[in-house]
Amino acid sequence: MRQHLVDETAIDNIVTQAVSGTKITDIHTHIYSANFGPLLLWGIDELLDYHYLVAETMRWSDMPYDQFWAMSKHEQADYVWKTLFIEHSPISESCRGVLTTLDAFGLDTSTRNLAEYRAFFDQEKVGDHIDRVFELAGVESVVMTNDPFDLSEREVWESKGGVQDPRFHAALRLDGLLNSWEKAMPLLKKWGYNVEGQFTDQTYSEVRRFLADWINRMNALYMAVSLPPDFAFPEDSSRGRLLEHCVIPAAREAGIPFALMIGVKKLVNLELRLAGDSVGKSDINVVEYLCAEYPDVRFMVTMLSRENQHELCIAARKFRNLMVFGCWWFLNNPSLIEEISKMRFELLGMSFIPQHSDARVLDQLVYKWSHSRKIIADMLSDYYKKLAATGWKITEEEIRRDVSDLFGGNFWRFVQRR
Ligand code: HDL
Ligand code: ZN
Repeated sequence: MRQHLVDETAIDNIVTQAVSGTKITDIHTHIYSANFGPLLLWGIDELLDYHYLVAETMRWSDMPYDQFWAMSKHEQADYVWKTLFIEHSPISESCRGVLTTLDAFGLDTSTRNLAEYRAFFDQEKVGDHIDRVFELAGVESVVMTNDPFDLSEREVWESKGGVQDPRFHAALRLDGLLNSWEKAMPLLKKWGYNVEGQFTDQTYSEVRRFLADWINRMNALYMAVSLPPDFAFPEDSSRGRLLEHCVIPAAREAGIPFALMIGVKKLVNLELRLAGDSVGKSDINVVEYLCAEYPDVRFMVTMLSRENQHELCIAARKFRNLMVFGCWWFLNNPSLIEEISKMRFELLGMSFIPQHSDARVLDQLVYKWSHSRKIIADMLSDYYKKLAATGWKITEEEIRRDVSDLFGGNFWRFVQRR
């Protein structure tokens, strides 16, 4: 095949085309295919009621939290819009994201007319809207966050045939099992798993059966859990025992990775509900221990604290069964995406997964990927120009290959589905 050598002047165009034209696999989201019904959030009120914006709104407000939560979604959205967009300039990443999305749908943000925007979403049909969002965002696949302990989600898997859209893949989320065993144990018993109060071989075996059942039912690409900053392993705790005797063997048995999302300090402000979680620096030694102790198990890891990012890159240099992914949650802002991604490119080359959206509202795919694509494209151009400055002749095919790896290829190979 003819190699298209590119020189420095052409690099920006080739990278821009490759980054904007490569369809993305979004490896961690909280959105659902249409057949999950109300679990799929979409539209302007859901965009404005996103918990990131609620936290930012309440900073300006002396409204009692209960009074805010007592309002309808529509009233909450009105209050968020007034507070963050009209009374103050919407420059935060979450605010600007709403405007990027509205603009991408062809709506005129200069009118600031919320009724106009609502009218657009009101006339959308969910199936068409999913197609429109995936097209606009340049996303071809998303991985959901699927919780067998969420009773409304269980019902879709058990009696409505589960996911019906090939663009949506499942990840088996285990917070309910690992972080609250005392609640999970009686539920497992109720669901027919013969677990006991104490941790016996029988209990371990039945939990492994539960995991295998759900991995198979969901055709889960990986298992995942979010963990506190003080996460320790090995540890003589419910979580430590379940990880060692159940989750890690199940990952090995099913041949799928286990994703650790480390550093969430849950509900530092209970009144903010979903918006009430914070962040803490975690112990990289745990990540290194897991990767060293279980070389035949693959671990995907993202850490919530900025202070953990460099040591996570170094850990990834030591362990090929460790895949670093995303600029998660409080790190998903341009300034930090740039800092963290540069660190990763310079320490890991192309061997990581730069981003996931974490979208909770379908429409967020549009802005989260638009904002990240711009940052990643600028960075890649700069690195290819640095290569060209050494006399290295990069080709267009190689640039497209690299972008394809970053936007999905690395993930699909790590989950061994391609
Ligand atoms: O645990 C997680 O998957 C986090 O992403 C939380 O859902 C968090 O609330 C969030 O939405 N972050 O973006
Ligand atoms: Zn998430």
